Amino acid sequence: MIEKKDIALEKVVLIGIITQDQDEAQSKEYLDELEFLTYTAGGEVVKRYTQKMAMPNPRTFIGTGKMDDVMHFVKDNEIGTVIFDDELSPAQERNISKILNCKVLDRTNLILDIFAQRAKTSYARTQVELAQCEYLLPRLKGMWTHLERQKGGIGMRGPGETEIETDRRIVRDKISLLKSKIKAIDKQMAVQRSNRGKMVRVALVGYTNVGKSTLMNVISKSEVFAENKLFATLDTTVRKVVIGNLPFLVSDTVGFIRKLPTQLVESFKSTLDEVREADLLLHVVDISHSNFEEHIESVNQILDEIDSKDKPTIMVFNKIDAYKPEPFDEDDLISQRTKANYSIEDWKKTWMSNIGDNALFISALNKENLDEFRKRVYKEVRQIHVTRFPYNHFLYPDVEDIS
Ligand SMILES: Nc1nc2c(ncn2[C@@H]2O[C@H](COP(=O)(O)OP(=O)(O)OP(=O)(O)O)[C@@H](O)[C@H]2O)c(=O)[nH]1
Ligand SMILES: [Mg+2]
Repeated sequence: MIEKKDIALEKVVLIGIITQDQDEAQSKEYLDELEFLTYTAGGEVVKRYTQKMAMPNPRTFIGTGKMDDVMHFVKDNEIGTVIFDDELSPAQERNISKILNCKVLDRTNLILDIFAQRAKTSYARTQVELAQCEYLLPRLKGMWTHLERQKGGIGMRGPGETEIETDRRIVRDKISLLKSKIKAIDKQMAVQRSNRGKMVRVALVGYTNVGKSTLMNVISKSEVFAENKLFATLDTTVRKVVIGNLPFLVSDTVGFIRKLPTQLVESFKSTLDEVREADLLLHVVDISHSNFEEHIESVNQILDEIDSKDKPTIMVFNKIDAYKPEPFDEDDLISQRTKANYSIEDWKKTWMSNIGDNALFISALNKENLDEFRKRVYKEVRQIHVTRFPYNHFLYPDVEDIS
């Protein structure tokens, strides 16, 4: 059902609005991320449009004048796809498609598409398909019928055209079928998990592309697929890791993103069981990303959604090798020093000082500070471990004595 094939680079235009409570820098960050998502899906961004608006236009999202500009650009440059940074209502999507006469996608659509491309196992595919169906259901009526040529590529992978045209009931039936399929696999996985006994479970969590899989690979000598694209990982991998002869389990799972479609969080609930049932979270952060603080917020929000916000957590600030503060001229008495000028030492004095030794600074790629990382994780895991196996206490030396 899910089509996944590499496509030639499609020409794409991005559209975002700048609301009152956002500055331009922030809106640029959002569009940068949307561009990265587009690139991951196989598209090439040729132009971005932004408009300052307090509220999106209920009919066309952006203003009609702006829409006119976009329409001309699309026509003149043979643009195949226009992607909006926010979720469009089914009516907006229809209206805009009519005006632009090309594929119109929103952020949710794009993320679902990337997930569809990347889903490898039948479990991941079933979950993505469920999310796609849930997304499609309210949008079935008249969708894409105005397009003379049916194009493949971004946003078109998924339940096929025939299904879109037929009764919603079929999609509803499909949804319940997929749900029962997921339930069956869930049962199997729950059994697998219970077979692992009382071993301490540690979950790597974090925004997408922060280096979770890379870290997993260096600590467990496994080979989880890692690359510089978003959502490289969709399934959960669990590995046994041993530090100073103390064994425990580490899981690496799907990364989070700002405004992760609710349909996806819903359908990926079972993949996220590994996080929900973990004893300790390692929240990995890409400190070299200029928006890392907001990333942390998004991750915390999703952790909250899956009832995992209050678990013991170690913050792992990764990619310190790539962290480059903007130089600040101390003699410049006019400009204000901003966060962009902070060194990592400066950062440690900010809110980060409140998390104390629960903050680690590493480079998974260059294997920097991994000793400190191992020791810190060992200490935490051991603390949990001895509450479960009190008679084992003597087996595991203090952190200072491990090699
Ligand atoms: N410079 C630098 N790059 C890193 C570091 N750790 C990981 N990367 C790179 O960051 C990119 C993403 O790494 P992954 O390990 O795939 O990230 P992830 O968090 O698993 O991402 P998803 O599975 O897509 O959510 C890859 O290109 C890595 O090589 C690091 O410490 N420094
Ligand atoms: Mg990964």
